Amino acid sequence: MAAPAGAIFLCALAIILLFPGPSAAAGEKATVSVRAVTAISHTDDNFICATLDWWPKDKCNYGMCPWHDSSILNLDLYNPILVNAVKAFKSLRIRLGGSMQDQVTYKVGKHYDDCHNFRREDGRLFGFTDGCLPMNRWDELNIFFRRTNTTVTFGLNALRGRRKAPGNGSTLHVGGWDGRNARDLMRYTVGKGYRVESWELGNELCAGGVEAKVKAAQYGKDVLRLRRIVERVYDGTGGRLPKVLAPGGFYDGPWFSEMLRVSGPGVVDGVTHHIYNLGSGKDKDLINKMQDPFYLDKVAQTFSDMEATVRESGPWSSPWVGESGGAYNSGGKDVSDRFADSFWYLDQLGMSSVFGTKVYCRQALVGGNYCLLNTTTLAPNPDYYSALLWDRLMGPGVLQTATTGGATSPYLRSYAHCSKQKPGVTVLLINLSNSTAFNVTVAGDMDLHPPPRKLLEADAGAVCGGQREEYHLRPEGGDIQSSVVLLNGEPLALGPCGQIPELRPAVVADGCASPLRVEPHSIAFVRFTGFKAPACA
Ligand SMILES: *[C@@H]1O[C@H](CO)[C@@H](O)[C@H](O)[C@H]1NC(C)=O
Ligand SMILES: *[C@@H]1O[C@H](CO)[C@@H](O)[C@H](O)[C@H]1NC(C)=O
Ligand SMILES: *[C@@H]1O[C@H](CO)[C@@H](O)[C@H](O)[C@H]1NC(C)=O
Ligand SMILES: *[C@@H]1O[C@H](CO)[C@@H](O)[C@H](O)[C@H]1NC(C)=O
Ligand SMILES: *[C@@H]1O[C@H](CO)[C@@H](O)[C@H](O)[C@H]1NC(C)=O
Ligand SMILES: CC(=O)N[C@H]1CO[C@H](CO)[C@@H](O)[C@@H]1O
Repeated sequence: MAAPAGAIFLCALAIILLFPGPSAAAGEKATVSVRAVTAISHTDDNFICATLDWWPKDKCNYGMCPWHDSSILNLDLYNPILVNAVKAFKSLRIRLGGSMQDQVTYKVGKHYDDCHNFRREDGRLFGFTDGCLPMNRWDELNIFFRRTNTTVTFGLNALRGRRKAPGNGSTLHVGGWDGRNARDLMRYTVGKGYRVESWELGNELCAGGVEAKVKAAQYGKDVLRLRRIVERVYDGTGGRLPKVLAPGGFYDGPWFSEMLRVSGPGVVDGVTHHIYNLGSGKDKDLINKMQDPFYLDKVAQTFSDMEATVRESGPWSSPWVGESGGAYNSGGKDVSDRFADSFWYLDQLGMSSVFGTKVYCRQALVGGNYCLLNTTTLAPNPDYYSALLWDRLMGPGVLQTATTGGATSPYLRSYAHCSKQKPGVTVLLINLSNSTAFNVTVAGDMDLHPPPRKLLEADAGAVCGGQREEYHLRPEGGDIQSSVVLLNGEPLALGPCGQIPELRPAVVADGCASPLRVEPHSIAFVRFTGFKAPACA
């Protein structure tokens, strides 16, 4: 499609969101412009990540015990649905970790006294005794990882060797980390040729901690110790050194800065923080928070602060979301595993990318109410498909978008990335509104400083041309608490042998000719094949 000569404004991409049904006429106009000249950040190739946790089946919240057999220690790794679900990603990142990780002993080497299963015991951290990872289970896990081409992040026990500080009710743990058991696990891992992409130290021990905490200066020394162990154990193995991650806890500027300062340049590769910004899993208001743009926006400050801390105190490193489940304490029943959950989840994937996040780990792949795969049946929940679509469509290059329009435009969320391994740009649009339609124009904004005006004119036609590949997600029956998600009107369901369905787009041959329809309370990924963003070249 050639634009008329001298055209200053692009025909660009016109997306009209048509509101079907009686309120169809009442659409609001909004413009989403995609700044196409430069990328604002880049994610890791394996941005999408999901966690496996250690929780035993007698981990309970609010009178429910939603973990069943989903633990790292007992999940059925040969379940065909699980295998297919992980394989559907070319290389899903899985982080093994969670609250119990700082109580796990690895049954290898000489540097442990005792290795027994987790047992309930009042007065212990999280109400459980120490647990044990036997090497035959580690072997099974690694067979699964190899079969599914998983990218593995392993969270190490960071409380080992420390003792509780004296004092009434103090959760402070003092003394240096004893890394010998971790080193023995690492040696075993290297000896077997298992691939661990990153080793993470500790879970939620930073700043105020949850049930235990460690001071930043001590933690900095311990991460440095971990780095040295990794360097020694992997010395002479050829391949790339695994990354070192820390601290795997809630963001606290001064604590994070101090840890980075003490550990020193080049030691921490990824600064991992956890997010549970929707509050408790039993909150009756949970489903409303997920759709409230003002609520969803609040976490932007955390991403922004985190980015600044890493830039100022550890520019050799980058921010990762090491764990995020929306609502804490296992998520919300009949909410965190339903369509509505994708509103905040996809919004946060988009938002965190904008603020330089390299990796985003969703709690949990299996387990709890916030599972991507149903904890008992392993059938994918709506968020699984959201994650898979993101993984297939959204490349590492992140483009800034800006929405302008009426007073309700905050309800229209928009994110854009260079398309993954394909030409063009993919835009993610989330309509949080149950009552307002938006007639949206998406424009390729090439008019930014430095203003490559010539480029703009040269590319003007191309942006508008090409195909549009649309993936519309809606809940079955229009009920956002449905556990069935429709892709372009068809329910996504497993095949007869547990196969993950193909995710086929609706193709519009001419990206400019016909309007794009997106319904209220829906989500759309749209790849513009002919959008020639200089940032994506
Ligand atoms: C939005 O689009 C619909 C359908 O094309 C149209 O009827 C309506 O007038 C539009 N609304 C605005 C504000 O332009
Ligand atoms: C396996 O994962 C790696 C990245 O971790 C990727 O480069 C490779 O293409 C994947 N292999 C397959 C067969 O998908
Ligand atoms: C410890 O804390 C409890 C409750 O806060 C208090 O009743 C008790 O006196 C404290 N004991 C000491 C030795 O400080
Ligand atoms: C898992 O599936 C069962 C059976 O369909 C359902 O009752 C349960 O609510 C689901 N649980 C989660 C956490 O997805
Ligand atoms: C839209 O959402 C509001 C607030 O959640 C609710 O009160 C209202 O009934 C909903 N409207 C429709 C048409 O579902
Ligand atoms: C202005 C507007 O459309 N508001 C609605 C958007 O959708 C949310 C969630 O359904 C409602 O709570 C708002 O009233």
